[in-house]
Amino acid sequence: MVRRRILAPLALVGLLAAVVVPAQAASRKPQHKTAGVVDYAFTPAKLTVTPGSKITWKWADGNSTSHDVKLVSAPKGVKKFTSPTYTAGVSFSKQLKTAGTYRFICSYHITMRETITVK
Ligand SMILES: [Cu+2]
Repeated sequence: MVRRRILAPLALVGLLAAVVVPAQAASRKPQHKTAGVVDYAFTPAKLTVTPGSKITWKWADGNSTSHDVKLVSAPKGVKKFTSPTYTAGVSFSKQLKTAGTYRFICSYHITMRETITVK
Protein backbone atom coordinates (compact mmCIF):
# COMPACT_ATOMS: atom_id res chain seq x y z
CA MET A 1 0.00 0.00 0.00
CA VAL A 2 2.91 2.35 0.67
CA ARG A 3 4.05 1.89 -2.91
CA ARG A 4 0.65 2.78 -4.29
CA ARG A 5 0.51 6.01 -2.28
CA ILE A 6 3.76 7.16 -3.86
CA LEU A 7 2.95 6.06 -7.37
CA ALA A 8 -0.48 7.68 -7.63
CA PRO A 9 0.79 11.29 -7.30
CA LEU A 10 3.64 10.51 -9.66
CA ALA A 11 1.21 9.14 -12.20
CA LEU A 12 -0.83 12.33 -11.90
CA VAL A 13 2.25 14.50 -12.52
CA GLY A 14 3.12 12.37 -15.52
CA LEU A 15 -0.38 12.74 -16.89
CA LEU A 16 -0.34 16.53 -16.44
CA ALA A 17 3.05 16.79 -18.13
CA ALA A 18 1.80 14.76 -21.05
CA VAL A 19 -1.18 17.08 -21.46
CA VAL A 20 0.52 20.45 -20.85
CA VAL A 21 3.93 20.11 -22.50
CA PRO A 22 2.80 19.21 -26.04
CA ALA A 23 0.30 22.10 -26.00
CA GLN A 24 3.12 24.58 -25.21
CA ALA A 25 5.45 23.00 -27.74
CA ALA A 26 2.80 23.24 -30.44
CA SER A 27 2.24 26.96 -29.86
CA ARG A 28 6.00 27.66 -30.20
CA LYS A 29 6.32 25.91 -33.53
CA PRO A 30 7.21 28.09 -36.55
CA GLN A 31 4.14 29.21 -38.41
CA HIS A 32 3.38 30.02 -42.03
CA LYS A 33 1.46 33.25 -42.37
CA THR A 34 0.21 35.05 -45.42
CA ALA A 35 0.24 38.83 -45.69
CA GLY A 36 -1.53 40.71 -48.43
CA VAL A 37 0.08 43.35 -50.60
CA VAL A 38 -2.85 45.26 -52.01
CA ASP A 39 -2.97 48.66 -53.62
CA TYR A 40 -1.78 51.07 -50.92
CA ALA A 41 -1.89 48.71 -47.92
CA PHE A 42 -0.37 45.66 -46.33
CA THR A 43 -2.93 43.36 -44.76
CA PRO A 44 -2.86 42.85 -41.90
CA ALA A 45 -0.90 45.92 -40.82
CA LYS A 46 0.16 44.11 -37.66
CA LEU A 47 1.06 40.47 -37.24
CA THR A 48 2.61 38.41 -34.44
CA VAL A 49 4.36 35.11 -35.16
CA THR A 50 6.69 32.64 -33.45
CA PRO A 51 10.45 32.60 -34.20
CA GLY A 52 11.31 30.81 -37.44
CA SER A 53 7.95 31.54 -39.00
CA LYS A 54 7.66 31.95 -42.73
CA ILE A 55 5.80 34.96 -44.08
CA THR A 56 4.44 34.89 -47.60
CA TRP A 57 3.41 38.23 -49.03
CA LYS A 58 0.86 37.90 -51.81
CA TRP A 59 0.32 40.66 -54.30
CA ALA A 60 -3.43 40.77 -54.86
CA ASP A 61 -4.71 39.77 -58.28
CA GLY A 62 -6.65 43.01 -58.61
CA ASN A 63 -3.71 45.35 -58.03
CA SER A 64 -3.07 48.03 -60.63
CA THR A 65 0.04 49.56 -59.06
CA SER A 66 3.50 48.13 -58.35
CA HIS A 67 4.69 47.58 -54.79
CA ASP A 68 7.57 46.04 -52.91
CA VAL A 69 8.13 44.87 -49.36
CA LYS A 70 11.11 46.59 -47.78
CA LEU A 71 12.39 45.70 -44.33
CA VAL A 72 13.40 49.06 -42.81
CA SER A 73 13.79 48.18 -39.15
CA ALA A 74 14.74 44.81 -37.70
CA PRO A 75 16.15 43.17 -34.58
CA LYS A 76 19.92 43.50 -34.16
CA GLY A 77 21.90 41.22 -36.46
CA VAL A 78 19.09 40.67 -38.94
CA LYS A 79 20.01 41.45 -42.54
CA LYS A 80 17.54 43.83 -44.17
CA PHE A 81 15.95 42.85 -47.47
CA THR A 82 13.70 44.25 -50.14
CA SER A 83 11.46 42.10 -52.28
CA PRO A 84 11.35 42.56 -56.05
CA THR A 85 8.76 45.05 -57.28
CA TYR A 86 5.60 43.32 -58.40
CA THR A 87 2.11 44.39 -59.36
CA ALA A 88 -0.29 41.48 -59.07
CA GLY A 89 -0.64 37.73 -58.70
CA VAL A 90 2.84 37.00 -57.32
CA SER A 91 4.21 36.07 -53.93
CA PHE A 92 7.44 36.46 -51.99
CA SER A 93 8.45 34.59 -48.83
CA LYS A 94 10.92 35.11 -46.02
CA GLN A 95 11.60 33.31 -42.80
CA LEU A 96 11.85 35.51 -39.70
CA LYS A 97 14.13 33.72 -37.24
CA THR A 98 15.14 36.34 -34.70
CA ALA A 99 12.73 37.55 -32.05
CA GLY A 100 11.89 41.23 -32.14
CA THR A 101 10.05 43.84 -34.17
CA TYR A 102 10.23 43.98 -37.95
CA ARG A 103 8.93 47.08 -39.71
CA PHE A 104 8.16 47.02 -43.42
CA ILE A 105 7.23 49.68 -45.91
CA CYS A 106 6.59 49.84 -49.62
CA SER A 107 9.37 51.88 -51.26
CA TYR A 108 6.86 53.58 -53.54
CA HIS A 109 4.06 54.37 -51.11
CA ILE A 110 5.16 55.71 -47.78
CA THR A 111 1.76 55.11 -46.21
CA MET A 112 2.06 51.34 -46.73
CA ARG A 113 3.43 50.02 -43.46
CA GLU A 114 3.44 46.67 -41.73
CA THR A 115 4.79 45.60 -38.37
CA ILE A 116 5.56 41.95 -37.65
CA THR A 117 6.43 40.96 -34.10
CA VAL A 118 8.37 37.74 -33.65
CA LYS A 119 8.16 36.31 -30.14
CU1 LIG B 1 3.30 50.38 -52.81
